[in-house]
Order: sequence, then C-alpha cells, then structure tokens
Amino acid sequence: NGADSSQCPFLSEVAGGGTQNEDWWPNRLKLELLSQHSEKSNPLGEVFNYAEEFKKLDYSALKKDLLDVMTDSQDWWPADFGSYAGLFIRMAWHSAGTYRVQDGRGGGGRGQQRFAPLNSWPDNVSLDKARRLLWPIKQKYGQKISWADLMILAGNVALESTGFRTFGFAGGREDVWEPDQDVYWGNETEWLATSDTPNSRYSHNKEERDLENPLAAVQMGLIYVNPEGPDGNPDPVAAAHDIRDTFERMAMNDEETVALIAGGHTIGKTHGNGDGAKVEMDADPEAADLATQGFGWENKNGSGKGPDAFTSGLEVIWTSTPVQWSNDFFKFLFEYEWELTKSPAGAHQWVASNAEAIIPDPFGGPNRKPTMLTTDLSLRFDPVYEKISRKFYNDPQAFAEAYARAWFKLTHRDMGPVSRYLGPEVPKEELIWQDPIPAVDYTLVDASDIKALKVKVLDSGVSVSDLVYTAWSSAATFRGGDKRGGANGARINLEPMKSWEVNKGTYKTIKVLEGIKDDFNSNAGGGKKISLADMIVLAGSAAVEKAAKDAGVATEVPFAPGRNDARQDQTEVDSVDYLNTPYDGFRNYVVKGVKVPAEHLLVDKAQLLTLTTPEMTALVGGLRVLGANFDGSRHGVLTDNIGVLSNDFFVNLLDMSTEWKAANEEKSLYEGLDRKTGDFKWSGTRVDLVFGSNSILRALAEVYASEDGKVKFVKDFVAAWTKVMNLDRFDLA
Ligand code: HEB
Repeated sequence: NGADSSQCPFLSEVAGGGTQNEDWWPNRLKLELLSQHSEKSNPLGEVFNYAEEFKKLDYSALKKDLLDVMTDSQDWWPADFGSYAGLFIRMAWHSAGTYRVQDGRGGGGRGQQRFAPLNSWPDNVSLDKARRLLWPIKQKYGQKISWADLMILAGNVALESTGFRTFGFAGGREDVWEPDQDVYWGNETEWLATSDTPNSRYSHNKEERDLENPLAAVQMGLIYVNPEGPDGNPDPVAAAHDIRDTFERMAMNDEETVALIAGGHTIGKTHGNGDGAKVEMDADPEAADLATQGFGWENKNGSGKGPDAFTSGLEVIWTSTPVQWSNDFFKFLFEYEWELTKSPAGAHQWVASNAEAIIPDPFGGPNRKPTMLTTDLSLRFDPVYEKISRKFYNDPQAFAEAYARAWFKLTHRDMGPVSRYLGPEVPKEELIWQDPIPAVDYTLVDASDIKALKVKVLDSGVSVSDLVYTAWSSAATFRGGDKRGGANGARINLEPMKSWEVNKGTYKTIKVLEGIKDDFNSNAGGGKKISLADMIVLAGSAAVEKAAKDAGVATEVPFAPGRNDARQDQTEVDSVDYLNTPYDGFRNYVVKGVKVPAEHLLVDKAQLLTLTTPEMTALVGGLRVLGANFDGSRHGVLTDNIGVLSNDFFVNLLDMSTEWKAANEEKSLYEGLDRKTGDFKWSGTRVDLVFGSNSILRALAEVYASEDGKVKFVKDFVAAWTKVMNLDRFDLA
C-alpha cells in the first residue's frame, strides 16, 4: 500500500496487494521457509566465494580504519566521551545476542541486524547510527568483508580501543540479503508487551514465570531482559531469574553471564536524557519516512543527539572511565549503596547515594554520581551471581580473562566448526563449545578402497533400511543456523547422541561398521585409514546405491572421505543435547506430546537441514520406500519392495483406488483403505499424507509419481541425500 497510485485511473492496487493466502489460511504450511535466500535475492551470484574474498583483505589496515572511525566524532551523531566504543560494542552484542541454543537460529552470522524486524527492534534503537558510522569502511573494503563480520569486528576493535585484550576474532560470516523468516520471535503483536498481555510468552505458566521455548528474550523486541526489571518492576533478585533464564538459552552459564554483563557495562553509557513525557520518537527505520534514508527514531527533543540522545530512556553511566577498561564496575557495585531513582525520562534506575560526583559527563557537563540498571544490581543481590562478582572484584585478571572468553563465545557461537574461521586472529586453543573434531592426520581411502568397502558393507548382512537409517541419523543433526551437528565427528557413537531415543537401533549397525573399519585400518598400511564417521556415511551411500540399482537405475552415490572421529572428552554433553530435535519427519519420528502438527515440524526440520521443498519431497519419498522409519514402523512405507529406491511412495499416495481415513482421534495417524473393498492397504502419518493433501507438495509428488519420473526421482534423491551427508563438510569447496 506504500505507493501513492491514486493518480492512475487504472491502478488501485499494485502486485502483491490485497488479501493473500496467508490471510485466508493462516495455518497453511510455510513452505516458503525452504526457499529463502535464493540466488535471486543475492547480488553477488553463485560464483562469489566469501572465504576467497576475505583472504584478499588487508586485515590490519581494516582494523586501523575501524580504530580511527571510533574517535572520529560525526556532527550527525556525536560520540559520547569522544569515542563510539560503547555504541559499537552494543551493536556487536545485539548482533550476536539473538542466538538461541535451542534451535540454533538467530545470531550474528548473517548480518540480519540490517533488516527488519531487528533493524527496528525497540532494543536496537540507535544501532542504525552505529552501522551507518561503519558505512565508509564497508564501502572501502566492499565484498572482502561482510556486514556480519564487520559488525562483530567493530565490537572487538572497540574493546581493544579501551585497552582490553580480546581472545581473538574469526571472520567467515557470510551476509544474506533479505530478512530471515524462520526465526520464531514470539506471538505478541505489540512491541515490548509485558507478560500479562495476550499471547504472552509466559502465558502457559505465569506463576512459575516459565518462558516459552525456544525464545531467549523476555519481551518482544528485546535482546534479553527488561533493564528495569521484570515487566518494569525494579527488583534485582527477580531480574536475576530472567537473566539466568535468557542467558542460559544462549548457552551461557552463570560465570559467563556475570562476566558478559559486567564487562559490557564497564564501557559506555545508556541514553535517556530529556523529559520522557515530552520526548517524541519518530517511527523506527522500517516504518520511517523515505527522507530519513534508513534512519529511525528521530528525536525532536533538543538537538535529538549528543547530550539529548535518547535510546533506552535510561540514563546510566557505570564507571568513571567509560572508554577505558577497568575493574570499576565491580568496585562501584559493591562499595556503594544503591538507591532507587528515575532517569530524566522517568525509567527506574539506581544511583550510588553515598558516592561523590565522580562520573564525567559525555559532553563536558557537570560530573554525576555513579548509576546502575536494575539488572546490573542483580549481579550483587542474586546470591549465586554475587559470589562470582566478588571473585571478579578481587581478581581483575580472572574477570578480564572470563570476559574475553565469554565475549569470543558470544560472538562466534553460531559460526560452526573452526574450519570455517578466517583471518589472522583465530585463536589456537580448542574450545569445547566449538564441538571440536581432531584434524585428519592419516591418508584417506582411494576409489578402489571405497569400492571394496562398499562390497564389504553390502555383504555384512545389515539391511539397506538399517544402513540408511544409521547414516541419516548421524548426518541429520545438522542445523544451518549455527552450523552445528552433522555426520563429521561420528558423535552418534558418543554420549549423549548414542542414548537418544531416535537413535535406538543404530547401535547394532554401528558395531558392524566399526568391525569393517577396524579390519580395514589394521590391514591397509601406509598410514591409510577410514574414520567411523566416514564409514557410516559410506555404508549409507552404498545402501542407497544398491537400492537405486534394484530399482533399475544404476547410479553412483558420491562419497567424499575426510571426516574424523571426535572423542568423548571433546563433547559437551549438555550442549550437544540441544541438537536432539523432538521431531524428524524424515524418519517419521515425533516425541509424544509435541503439540505442533507433524507436517509443520517436517518443514522446520527441513529448514534446519537447509533443504529446498523439492529436496524434502524426494528425501521423504525415498526414505519411506527404503524403510528408514523410526522404530521400524511401516507408516508411509507405501511399497511392497522395501529397500528398493522406487517411486512407489508417490504412486501409491496419489492412487485414487486408496481412500484415507483418520485412524485416531488426534489425527496423527491415517489408514489407506481399498476404496472398493474397504480392505486395509497402508498406514501413514501426517507427514506422509501431506504430500498428497498440500497443493504445493502434491504438485511435486505428481512429478515423481509420473511414468517419466522414476529416473528423475532416483537422481534427485541421490543428490539430496549426498547434500545431507555433506552438510557439515565445510572443507569441501
Ligand atoms: Fe547492555 C548499554 C541493558 C547486557 C554491553 N545495555 C545498555 C543499555 C541498556 C542495556 C538499557 C543502554 C542503551 C542506550 O544507549 O540507552 N545490557 C542491558 C541488559 C543486559 C545487558 C538488560 C542483560 C542483563 N550489555 C549487556 C552485555 C553486553 C552489554 C552482555 C556486552 C557484553 N550495553 C553494553 C554496552 C552499552 C550497553 C557496551 C553501552 C552502549 C553505548 O555506550 O552507547
């Protein structure tokens, strides 16, 4: 509705206008999640290789430029205390801080802060200015540095400008060019809606203040928690509950949390000058007038910037050296008495009642007393945080070290394995949250070894179904958001994965494959070896190859050796447990009690696996006829030739001689009956039936069910299968 077309007699609405499918059928399957970020949205084209571009970067020149920008105060957004350090650190933190360990989505890895909703989140006020300050640098270095990398690096350089020693920096975050649609930010329809509003993320258990999963922020539009305390109630102990809850969901423990908050708030200030009743902030960037050119929140109070800047509505300066690293956050926190007061704009905050005016004004005005947020006081008044804070107060070195490590984790958590890290400042130390895998230090198998091993696998007596199920199970933990999981590392053979319900039955197959592997390794000689991780994938691929051949389509399933096996001591059990989705429609698996309809969970899983809709379709149809269902169930196995890669699933699903009926009350299971005789033919889950019922999926099913679809189906299945097996192979160019 944006364009004014009232002048044109023929045009009252433009393309895309009017009531759309999502308005008529709000519960429709969101298959568009599987075609996000296509090359059609990407100006750089398919040949663009970010890692190659990054290598051409003059990294030290870039860092020097960032350092210079830091103190080059611009009239259109003057720097507090002559430095943008605080602003840039907050930009980096808010960029990374949307990450949730539960589903691996969010985070700073794709430059999403440039786009809605994040560019317009109430918690991101003024970060539009921070990014614009970086534009001349982005312009100068072009595609050699992504926005995603630049925002994090700017935060790092900002920290260094304060005299702080960071733990390192890795590049490798490739930008996307449109907003992510798959991240669930909550159901509220109002920014910053409190927990008593309709659709609140706390509604299913208010008393316990039980935050809905996978959300990691207490209110819509916040990165984490309300700085004034829960729903604005200035209670530091209650706020600690929310802090712990949300920081845990970003995979931070208590010590990391204390270090991050205190370290973050050692630098910079908050912005809430001006009478709150009078400060009128204009529209956010996404809604603002064209003339503001991507800026939002225009503030008509005074100059609207510098001393009049208004961001959070709080007006706090934590230390007396806001652009210099120090241990004063803890010193002030413990040495002063804190009295509840209000910012000029009327927000709850705390002032050190027994302190002198030792805090400088950012623009040379009179000194102030130290001030803190309710959530800062949580670090003193929550008993567990307090212990950690005291330790850090007494040991500044330990604090600096903990902050450096937590900051590195915060900003690199969603980058996946270290093999993706780029640049001269990649830390050497192996960190457990990186899900490390030992480097390959042996000679890889060659084509003739692979051939011989495939024969051994197929002669081992393990069924095609079991081989395929095991390979799929080892690879399908991958998730595109934070690039964790996947077949590399063979963690399926370690805790916690080997105990997951969904992996039940893979153990026996793995034992057999281990035998073949050990046998090969002890006889190969010349330093030649195959890892268990490779062996599992090779076995699955051998099975697919046989199944294709049995369907009359001789195809080679590509196999690229080069995986290695992780050790149990390299595996953080709690953290790896997050990769266990309670659903995987590809294996017809869903944990009892999950309320979301299974077909929606299938799309969710397909999105984690970065699959397209046709790939998802081919895989489900193939895995069913291969008999790769959880617990050996026959649901959706619409074939009489299990283990043969035929298009039977699609043919039989679309066959009008079968009539489908719900087989249970909750409609999770269906029965396919002979339309004439009423005889039972098949059973199927929602995931199976959706390929006949959803109009888009049915269109794809028709392609594979057609006479000329048989060969195409095998080819497409093999391509999608190989993609899944290699999802974590960042070493394969
Ligand atoms: Fe922060 C600032 C809140 C955490 C870093 N913070 C801030 C503010 C607020 C806050 C409200 C203000 C804004 C304006 O401007 O106004 N935080 C908060 C909370 C939390 C936090 C609630 C949770 C508890 N931070 C944090 C962290 C970090 C940070 C973790 C990092 C690491 N911040 C920060 C900075 C700043 C801030 C640096 C400053 C900015 C400037 O200066 O501009």
